[in-house]
Parts: sequence; structure tokens; C-alpha cells
Amino acid sequence: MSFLRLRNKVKSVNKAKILILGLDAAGKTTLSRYLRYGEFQDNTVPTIGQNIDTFSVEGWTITTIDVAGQKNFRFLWESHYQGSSAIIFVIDAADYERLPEARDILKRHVFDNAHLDGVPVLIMANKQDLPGSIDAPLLVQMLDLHNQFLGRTFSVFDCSILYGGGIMESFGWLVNQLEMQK
Ligand SMILES: Nc1nc2c(ncn2[C@@H]2O[C@H](COP(=O)(O)OP(=O)(O)OP(=O)(O)O)[C@@H](O)[C@H]2O)c(=O)[nH]1
Ligand SMILES: [Mg+2]
Repeated sequence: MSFLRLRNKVKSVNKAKILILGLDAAGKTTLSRYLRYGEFQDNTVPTIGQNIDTFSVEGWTITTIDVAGQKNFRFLWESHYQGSSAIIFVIDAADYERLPEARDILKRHVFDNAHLDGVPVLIMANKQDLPGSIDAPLLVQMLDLHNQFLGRTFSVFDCSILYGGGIMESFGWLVNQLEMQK
């Protein structure tokens, strides 16, 4: 079943606000558009500010806030933490050089963030279609996630928004987490 069909399958009764974070060029806006239109769209430009969107999936009306990832705009993330039901952290898994930066930002803005205590974190290891991309198990190791983020609820999924791979699985996990929080 396509993501688009899954989205419309059940009438929505629950609401959740989900914040999409990550470094610039990780693929946040591409994800946000995929969720909205059910397909990859190759016309994103670097976000200035944020894009807010709403869609339904498995009985949930989800509002996504896709914020600008560029360093100079990250201060904007601050105003969205409160009231978030989940975080999606998108990583460009093919950009080996920026992995340490992604790890530091994930730690500082998400796992060490008191506003997000107990909030589940979906980490998307995006751009798996590119050669040399790092897969989820290796990413967990390289970012030392299990030790760094002991006690926090998170999961890492391989995905390629370009091909739509891994998005259903990621959202299956996320919706499950939302259900458990009800
Ligand atoms: N090959 C490949 N490219 C992707 C994928 N997902 C996104 N991209 C590309 O990555 C580039 C950056 O994507 P954006 O979605 O604009 O990145 P962003 O995280 O929103 O960046 P900021 O708005 O600056 O924070 C675009 O050229 C996308 O087409 C993917 O799965 N595979
Ligand atoms: Mg963007």
C-alpha cells in the first residue's frame, strides 16, 4: 500500500504536533512535501523560517513543523519545542563529514533538551540511495546513540525520500509511539 493510501485509510480522531529537525540539506522539506503529496518533489529551496503542514495518517491528524536547518536559523527551533508530541530528526547519511555536527546538534537540541523529556525521536538516515551512505545500524554505532541517549525513546530507520523507501516503516514506528502516549 502506498503512503498516500495509508494516509487516507482511517478517519482521524487524534492530533499530534511533530517537529522536523536536522542540519541544512538533510532533506526535511523534501520529507515534509512527501508527506503532503505522497511523492518526491525535487524543487525544494533552503528553508528560511518554517513550513507548517497538516495531513492524516492511521487515524491521526498530524501537523508537521519543518524548520530551517541552517546554523543562523536554528535559534528558531526554540519556539516550537513546547507541545511537540514527537521529533523527526533527519540526517543526510551520505554526508560522512557532517555526521559529527549532526550528532552534536541532535544531542544539544533534542536529547539534552528538558522541553523534550519523554518525547519520542524518530531518526531518519536519509539519502540511502546515494553511494557510500551509512545505514541505520552503523549510524547508531558511529553516533554512539545507545550510550549517549540512554533512557530516551528513539529509533533509527534507513530511508530514501527520493524513492519513498523507509517512510512507511518510520511512520509505523512513530504512530505506535503516539498511540502509547495517549
Ligand atoms: N539523493 C537524494 N537526495 C535527497 C533525498 N532527500 C532529499 N534530497 C535532496 O537534498 C537536498 C536538500 O533537501 P531539503 O529538503 O531542501 O533540505 P532541508 O533539510 O529542508 O534543508 P534546510 O531547509 O536548509 O534546513 C535537495 O536537493 C533534495 O532534493 C534523498 O532521499 N536522496
Ligand atoms: Mg528545508
